[in-house]
Amino acid sequence: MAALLQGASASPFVRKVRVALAEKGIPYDLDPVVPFNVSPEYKKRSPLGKIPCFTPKDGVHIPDSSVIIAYLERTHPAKPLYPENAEEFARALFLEEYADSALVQALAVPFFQRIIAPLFLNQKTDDAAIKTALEVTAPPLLAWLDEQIGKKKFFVADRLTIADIAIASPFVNFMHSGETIDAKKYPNLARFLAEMHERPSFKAVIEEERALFGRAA
Ligand SMILES: N[C@@H](CCC(=O)N[C@@H](CS)C(=O)NCC(=O)O)C(=O)O
Repeated sequence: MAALLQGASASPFVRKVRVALAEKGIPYDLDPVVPFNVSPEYKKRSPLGKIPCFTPKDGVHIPDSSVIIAYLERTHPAKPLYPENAEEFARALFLEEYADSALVQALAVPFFQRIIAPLFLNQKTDDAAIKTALEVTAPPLLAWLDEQIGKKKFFVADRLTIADIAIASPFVNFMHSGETIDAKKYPNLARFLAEMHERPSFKAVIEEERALFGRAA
């Protein structure tokens, strides 16, 4: 049985796992579970009802993107995604947390309001929510990332880690919603994102998603 990843590809957390799987060269099948009213069977696998959930072998179900990638690191240690050094390891985990929490919350707003709400939930776009996300919530988060990456290619340890994957993932949703990162305000971050999204691992999923959302990403 090939490993199975469950979750709709537009989720930043599903994308994060897909990119990690690609970087490690692990084959898998994708079951695009949408996280609204999930089935009781899916909830047995992922008790919080969230996507993604990974099934590497019969009877083993691993929910949560961070947990899945930590598991993959144990089962496929080649092409490591976590730094060896303890301080760098802690730094990478914090950047992953930063991305998965505040950054996803801010960047997902235009995507949710312009695409998910009208197309999938029959709800109107809340323009005020988008304005607050773009003008109030996102700027300090982006400024901090821009300062942290500086002229470096990667956030931690001079090589690709979980931090880079987690940070670059939600920006794909941001771009699908028609937004761009202002390269004048955030030149380092814009350069980092352009390079990350050109990696074959990101490029493949972005192209697949672009076909779904019909926008240039
Ligand atoms: N910490 C989780 C977060 C996953 C998550 O929030 N996924 C969203 C989709 S992007 C979801 O399933 N939301 C449905 C819900 O919260 O019920 C992870 O890293 O996998």
